[in-house]
Amino acid sequence: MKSSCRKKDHIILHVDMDHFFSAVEEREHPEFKGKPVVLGASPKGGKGRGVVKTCNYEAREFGIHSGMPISMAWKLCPDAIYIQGNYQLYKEVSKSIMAILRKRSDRFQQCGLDEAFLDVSAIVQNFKEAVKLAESIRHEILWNEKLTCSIGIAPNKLVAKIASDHKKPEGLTVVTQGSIKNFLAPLPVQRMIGIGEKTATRLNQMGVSTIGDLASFNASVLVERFGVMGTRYHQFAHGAYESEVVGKRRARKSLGHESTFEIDTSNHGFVLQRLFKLCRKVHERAIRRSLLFRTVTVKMRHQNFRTHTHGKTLPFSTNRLENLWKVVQELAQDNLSGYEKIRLVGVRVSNLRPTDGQTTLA
Ligand code: TTP
Ligand code: MG
Repeated sequence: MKSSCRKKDHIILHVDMDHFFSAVEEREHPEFKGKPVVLGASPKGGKGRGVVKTCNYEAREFGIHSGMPISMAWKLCPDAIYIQGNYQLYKEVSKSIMAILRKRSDRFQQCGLDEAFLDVSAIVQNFKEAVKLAESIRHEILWNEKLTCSIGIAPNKLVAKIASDHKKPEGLTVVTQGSIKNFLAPLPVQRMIGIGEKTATRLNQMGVSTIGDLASFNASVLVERFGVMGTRYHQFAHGAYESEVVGKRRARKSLGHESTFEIDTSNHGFVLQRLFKLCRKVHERAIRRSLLFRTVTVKMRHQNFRTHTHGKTLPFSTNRLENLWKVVQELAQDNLSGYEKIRLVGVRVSNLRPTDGQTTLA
């Protein structure tokens, strides 16, 4: 086939650092090398609360993973090295890595601290050249930062991201247009971007366990069950994804903070005090980012892990702490009337828009 007649495929790289925070810790502490390292809340001899943020691959062999309660990680591997983390350092390292990536393509999009997309369609002729470029990027990051990453190469962002996660750590996975279907089909549905544990369970109950099952599932039934997301899941399962690599950060949809109590509490004053602290944090971030908000949501997790979220949309946009605090108190009252002790509280604001130079409204 003469390729000159065909429109050239996009070639997108997705770079994702391997066990980023714990890898930085290993670099700073060579004595950790080869040992399981768990980064997150303090384990406090198995009584710690809060969760694992990440862990190295040695710790993953014990079944530990991010999001797991730290007490469970301790049960699985009490001898691991537990670290609470140095976020300032991770931010600095992230900056250096992103500087390396940014100079490889002007079509560059950072996502979080440890991952980025690069559209290299204009820089390389084909996937073979893209592989050489990816290897050179990996080499440069390793040489300069002594850290490893995994890279996915594909015709769009969705597949590139799934590919970078395919053979971690130090993976390099290439999925050409013609191999998307075979690549995606055997993967479990939770590997699809946007499908979390809850949706995966619902899909499994419908007999859909792989992305291939999802691709061949009746699209209208998916819409019935999942609304507009049903259509997306179906398109994604076919590897179809339109979004381009954009240099600008995607607009933030919400800002929030949460906090787990050291001991479950039924002391309402104490809960309100913690909520006020969270309001201050959220408010500071809104001001720093020049954002106004309209919707306020309070989350409360009870000792039995039942979680309630209550939201309220104001008739106006604001960035005033007193407005936020007033709504948070109102929303919190409903949950504080029960008898169950509280384990975690959270405050989130959404319906955001830029201040356009205004400092406060309403
Ligand atoms: P990830 O890229 O999701 O994870 P990772 O780099 O630790 O591991 P992997 O090799 O599988 O890519 O997240 C990047 C960093 O973000 C991670 O090192 C720690 C932080 N993080 C959190 O703080 N909380 C979280 O829930 C997750 C998932 C990550
Ligand atoms: Mg990572």
